[in-house]
Amino acid sequence: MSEVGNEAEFVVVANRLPVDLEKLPDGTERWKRSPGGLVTALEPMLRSREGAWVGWPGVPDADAGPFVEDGLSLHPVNLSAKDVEDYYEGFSNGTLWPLYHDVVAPPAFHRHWWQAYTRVNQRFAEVTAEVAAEGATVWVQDYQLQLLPAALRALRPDLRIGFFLHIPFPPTELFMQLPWRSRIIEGLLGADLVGFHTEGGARNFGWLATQLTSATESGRDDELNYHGRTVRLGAFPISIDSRALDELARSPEVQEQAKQIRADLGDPRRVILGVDRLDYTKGIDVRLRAFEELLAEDKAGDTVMIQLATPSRERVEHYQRMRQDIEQAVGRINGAYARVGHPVLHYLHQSLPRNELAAFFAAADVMLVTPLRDGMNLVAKEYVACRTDDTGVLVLSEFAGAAIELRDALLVNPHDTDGVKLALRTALEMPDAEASKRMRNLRKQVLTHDVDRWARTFLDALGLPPADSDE
Ligand code: GDG
Repeated sequence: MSEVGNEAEFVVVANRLPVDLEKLPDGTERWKRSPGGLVTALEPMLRSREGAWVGWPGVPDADAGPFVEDGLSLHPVNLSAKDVEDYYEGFSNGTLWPLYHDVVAPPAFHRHWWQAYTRVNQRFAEVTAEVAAEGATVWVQDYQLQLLPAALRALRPDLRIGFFLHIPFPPTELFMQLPWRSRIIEGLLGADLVGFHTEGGARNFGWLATQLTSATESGRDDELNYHGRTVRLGAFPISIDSRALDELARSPEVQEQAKQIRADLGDPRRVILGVDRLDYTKGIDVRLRAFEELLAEDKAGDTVMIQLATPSRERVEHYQRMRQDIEQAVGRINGAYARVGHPVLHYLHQSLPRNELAAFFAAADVMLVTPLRDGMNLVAKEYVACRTDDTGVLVLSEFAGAAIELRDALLVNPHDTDGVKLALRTALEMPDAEASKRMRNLRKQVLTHDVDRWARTFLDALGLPPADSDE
């Protein structure tokens, strides 16, 4: 570890640091890298600008100071167990997450959760204010930190502040349920640029800002006037490190592993795959229902389905209930349609290493992505990046942000079970030539619009010029 300076020209602020603090059984602690698309995309810019990352280390009651890990300057915001319960599991994941995802589950509104949210956002602002150099650029990430732009501007009016929301911004009728709706909008208006995945999100926000605050339209669609400043709004659809994933999927190890997966399944004619964080927004139940009905009607043919569900938010109540429902459905489906030694549905509640995940994508003929609502959905793009031979069919919910770009998927309304069933059947029986044509178009889109382009487009709009050494 080396010394950390407090003069960063470029600061990323996210709920989580790109490393997790792990407590080992012998009582010692170590930092473990948690690789994600965001850190991959931002790393070059952080390095070339002496950048810093501010975030929570992922465990409650840590007592971590700033440190440098693998050349990145990291500034932990330590949260108590109560903070985690009320700010993170409570307001972020029990109020905002369901409210912003079409109230698929009922959001809970608790004043003590809100108080924790304001308190923790203020703490993040204070740490960031200490880390950023005069006139620095700060990029704030996601729904856990919507009050941070205004809190930070109050402390440091010299900073250039961008905010990006990774989940949908809800329709105004739903947002209006939130008792603290004006405060959230005012928090976001502290930024110079507020980014969303879709134009629809930007529009919803712009309209609400003019209704709930003193913000006024500037005459341009993508701008508001607020407190004598200009706040820009825009759509910046996020993506993946497409080239790296394409390369990984081409590697002999991954190709070999993909063959092995199919062999382990008994070499069925078709393999269907679902990959999600185990979350009620992802519509895992929707696709299980469609598959079950096809089996019941004897229309699935020689097909095996795999559902990978990464454990997620296991202390939040809605998640516990949903997990039970899904596991019951898996048992019911195999109970009715499996033969000894040959399940029709394989369910893994595990987190897999990246290369193994790539092998699953490479092994699957049909990918089912059926969220009831999703900001973007990176899994859909990852599947496409792994189809290096232009085969495979993507079935994609219209309510995922990705549907705007991935027009050659089979688009479905996840609320329409017959529609999902029909799309699944069409995918299972699609002639090779049509599947290849669609996949070629999808790959063109995903390979030319990667996460690096996303980050650059956002930072260009924020007015951060590229540094010579960004490449
Ligand atoms: C939020 C928004 C938006 C999953 N299982 C494993 C694993 N994963 C990886 C996937 C993918 C990521 O997790 C999930 O990303 P998604 O985009 O699908 O969904 P959220 O987690 O809900 O993300 C979403 C995103 O933010 C970015 O803005 O697209 O709409 O909800 O990368 O591959 N990775 C590994 N093992 C697993 O078992 N290694």
